[in-house]
Amino acid sequence: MQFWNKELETVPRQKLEQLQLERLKKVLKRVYQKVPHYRKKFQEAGANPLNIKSLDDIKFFPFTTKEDLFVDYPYGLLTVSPEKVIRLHTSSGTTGKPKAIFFSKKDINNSAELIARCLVMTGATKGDILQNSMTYGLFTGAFVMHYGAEKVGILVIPAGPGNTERQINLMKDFGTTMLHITPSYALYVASVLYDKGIDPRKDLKLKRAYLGAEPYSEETRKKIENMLGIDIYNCYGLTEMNGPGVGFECIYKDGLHIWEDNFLMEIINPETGQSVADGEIGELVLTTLNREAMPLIRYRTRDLTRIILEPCRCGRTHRRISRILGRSDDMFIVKGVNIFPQQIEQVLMGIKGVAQNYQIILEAYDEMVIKVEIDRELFDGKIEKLIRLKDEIVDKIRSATMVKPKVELLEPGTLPVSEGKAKRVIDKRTI
Ligand code: ADP
Ligand code: K
Ligand code: ZN
Repeated sequence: MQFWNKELETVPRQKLEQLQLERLKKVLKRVYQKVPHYRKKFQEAGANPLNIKSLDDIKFFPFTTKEDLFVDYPYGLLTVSPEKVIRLHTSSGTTGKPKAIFFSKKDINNSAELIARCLVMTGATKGDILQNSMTYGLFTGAFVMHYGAEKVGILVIPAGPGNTERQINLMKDFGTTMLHITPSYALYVASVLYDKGIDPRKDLKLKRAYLGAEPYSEETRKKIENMLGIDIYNCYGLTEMNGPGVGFECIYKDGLHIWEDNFLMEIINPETGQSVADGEIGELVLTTLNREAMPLIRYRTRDLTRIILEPCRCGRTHRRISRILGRSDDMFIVKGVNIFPQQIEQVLMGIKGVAQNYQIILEAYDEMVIKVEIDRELFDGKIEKLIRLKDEIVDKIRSATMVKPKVELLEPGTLPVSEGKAKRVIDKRTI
């Protein structure tokens, strides 16, 4: 059994909880002193950081939601001066602006430490070669994994996603042993390998892959494992909490360990905000316990899961959560990218010629099809205007969401008229 930081990974529960409590007191005090928005919220809730006696007392403090990230945007939640931050990452929000998360030097190093724990927990070592097929850029996914793998001494190939031909050549030429990839793209790459007559078991050196950024089922894991002849580990994270590596599977592949010395986790009923009973399903709420630049208190992830109560056979004392079972809001994920239906609506409603009704259909391999009704007078037998309108919709949605959609223009009255809440998103994907 391999560990990156055995002492911390196997620390006895009681000691772990002591450490959590110390760190919790510190972080609550810190945001209270340094962040006007937190101070105001704490005061309104009558919650005083000095009164914290146990971990359970966290429940007296208010939640942080994604809306809070837009108060005093973008630097308002920093507990250090802006010149101490060295990295920005963003993730889509419901409105026009992205959520912005800042990292200090210490935060970058710490997020890499946590990934190092994760990778080593699955058997990765120096000498492994990681092809990082997540998107480099504003997303956290690729960078955080990249730095963590380098820390372990793994050779990183910063491939980024797409260009499947090149992905396969990289794997063949450089002897890639591990992939970091979304499940939808992994399925696609596996199918292309088959079409090309490449036998991954004989022609490649792949041993394992880390799949995350979007939900997938146990069946999908097994399917890709069988197609590629490798072990697949579930990797969960969100930009607001560093990105990947918040939850990660060990070799037993039975739930995702959360590094509890860094994150205080709660599971709440998303409607009432109250804690659920031990082991029950609810929304994951996280407090950063070890973050310098931008700590977040009781952040509502909107991800639904449950805590696995039994200790893990691997000996790590940090508890596990189940695979993410769904979301408590209407965000959906395409190619690992988070999209809110409101983002699409905002784009469509700003385009001249677009009528009221539209539908978003998610097809196999993460194709996003947008069916949209347009003004009747545009159907006048001239095709140029329609082509221009379609291109405009494709471009604007792509720049708002980072995903290129297929667009179908329809006459008014074609789509079903909804009574009550419109069903805007139809998910036909099998994963
Ligand atoms: P990431 O790049 O880690 O996906 P984002 O901030 O773009 O970060 O997206 C975070 C959201 O993606 C999570 O709140 C969750 O809904 C989803 N997600 C990430 N990893 C997984 C996973 N392994 N299983 C299910 N959903 C996931
Ligand atoms: K995501
Ligand atoms: Zn384990």
